Amino acid sequence: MDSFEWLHGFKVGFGLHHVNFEDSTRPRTPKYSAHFYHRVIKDNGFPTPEDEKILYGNFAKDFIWSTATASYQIEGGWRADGKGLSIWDKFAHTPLRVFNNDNGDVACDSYNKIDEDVSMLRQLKVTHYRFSVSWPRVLPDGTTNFVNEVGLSYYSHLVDALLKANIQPHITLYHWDLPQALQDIGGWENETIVFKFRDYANLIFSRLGHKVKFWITINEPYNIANVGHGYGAAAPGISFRPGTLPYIVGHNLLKAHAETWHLYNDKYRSKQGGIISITINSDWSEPRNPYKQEDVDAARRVVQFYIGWFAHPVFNGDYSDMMKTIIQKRSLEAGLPKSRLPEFTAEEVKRIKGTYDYFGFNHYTTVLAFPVDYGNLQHYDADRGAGTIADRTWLDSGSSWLKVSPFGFRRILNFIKEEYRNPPIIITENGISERGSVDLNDFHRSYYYEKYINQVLKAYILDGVDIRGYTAWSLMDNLEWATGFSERFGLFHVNHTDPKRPRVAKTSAAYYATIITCNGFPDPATGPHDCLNQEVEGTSVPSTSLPSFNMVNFLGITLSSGEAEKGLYTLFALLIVSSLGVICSLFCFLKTKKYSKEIATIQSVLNS
Ligand code: PNW
Repeated sequence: MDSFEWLHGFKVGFGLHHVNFEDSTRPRTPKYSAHFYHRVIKDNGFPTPEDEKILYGNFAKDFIWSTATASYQIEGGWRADGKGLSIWDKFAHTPLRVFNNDNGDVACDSYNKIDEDVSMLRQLKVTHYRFSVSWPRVLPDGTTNFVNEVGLSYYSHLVDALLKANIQPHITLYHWDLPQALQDIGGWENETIVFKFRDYANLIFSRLGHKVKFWITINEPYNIANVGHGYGAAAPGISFRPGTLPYIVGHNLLKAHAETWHLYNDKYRSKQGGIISITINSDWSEPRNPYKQEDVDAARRVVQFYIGWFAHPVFNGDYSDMMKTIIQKRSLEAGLPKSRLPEFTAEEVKRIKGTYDYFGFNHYTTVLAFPVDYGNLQHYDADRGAGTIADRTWLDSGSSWLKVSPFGFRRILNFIKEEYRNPPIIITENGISERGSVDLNDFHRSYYYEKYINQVLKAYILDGVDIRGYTAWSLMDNLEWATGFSERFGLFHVNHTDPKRPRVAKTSAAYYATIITCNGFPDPATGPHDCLNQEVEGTSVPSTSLPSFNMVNFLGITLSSGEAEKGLYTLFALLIVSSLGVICSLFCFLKTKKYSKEIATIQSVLNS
């Protein structure tokens, strides 16, 4: 327990239990570490928790296996054949907005590489491919006044090439590249966008819908609203009304989605027979200290303000009571006449509720939440009233926000099942990045896919979550938005400094192909299984070699971070020893010369 810590008194506590020294009864409270240590003793060590054990089993026969990209991130051809400008063209051409001033002018040059892209997809053996249509490539000024046929034909060629390879296209209508012409009249803040988006969707359904059976209206409304219009870290890069604008934008995104769903439902469904939904992204959130009610409450708020912001209106009708109550209360307390969260009329609630054929879900990571009081700051973060951190034991990725935490995937899938009445779910994104020097042996990615997809299997088999499909982000390294080409999510590497933009398989491509071919994780006890050990052309490094993550370069040698740490301490120790040596020699020299006064001076300097 915390006790009298010598020179530090009661300020420093080493205890597994906290002791309140201000209370004469000296009450003891177990800290998180006490519970942890208790478990270590009980388990007599560290057995693999049930959570982390691999479950053997298969997905349904018709399970969707897919991988994804987005137009601005891969296409390039930013001015080709009459394409209009998007907000991302403008954002990326503004100095200092994107890391290294990277942009999507050429990106992976997919606009000119349909064959190469489809060839990668065939090698992965995916059943579906998720890509997005660039609105300004098809409608340069955002409206149907002028249709850019050449731009549109890129997508029909791509769709044809996919179908020929027996791969089903899964099209996202909006993956963040709004026509700049529409931004110039207010973009997602201007309500007229609702019908402009519906008109654009109408064109795409009418031209491609006879061949395309899987649709997503909008990708990640959370990021569009909050990152693009609150933090300003994505296009259009607005950050000066962070307490208001994200909610207005979110409101219009929901309406645009709903109108487009109804359009498809009323006009196209019976003829074309496809399915359409929205893709919502969210982290899972756990309390930082599960024994603290405030942390448990903060974790709930993080989830309700993240997935719930958009899923609640679409699946349950209207915003959650939690969001409505908190934002209204904080707005009124700040002297505003009404809530910063716009209201849906009863009619609108009815129109939006149920506008889904499946739950399109993007997921990457988990956070630990704790309460934060921001005073009366009018901001989404302050409304949410929570801070988040990651557990230090979770493995890193190339993205600061993404830590490897597979258990959270199963938990949030269960949350979707419970909260939204077990809708069919298609996971439309999941994946991991790396940064730094290129290493095609991306062991960390295979590891991530194994652990995360196995959690999906557990949710499906053990928990009865209705999961219909899984999509890996991403087919290839591409422009990772504001972090440019520095963060790489691809199953295939693309060299962005080579004008030919060559694609090379990483080791994880073969691993993903194996999971797909096996349709899950076959039990070795019932083996051997032919589906295991798929190969992908050009995979140059065997998957059995050392994991490449967590390795650092130390004095020109590649070491694990642990080894490098030891090396660093050794170096420090040597430095200290050698400087002591220098001081000693100096003393000896001075002593022999009988410089006692100088010795005293040096000693007093050293003492001070
Ligand atoms: C998604 N976060 O974005 C997008 O749909 C993709 O275009 C993107 O490349 C991919 O995930 C990887 O980032 C996200 O900070 C960006 O939590 C950031 C976050 C989540 C999703």
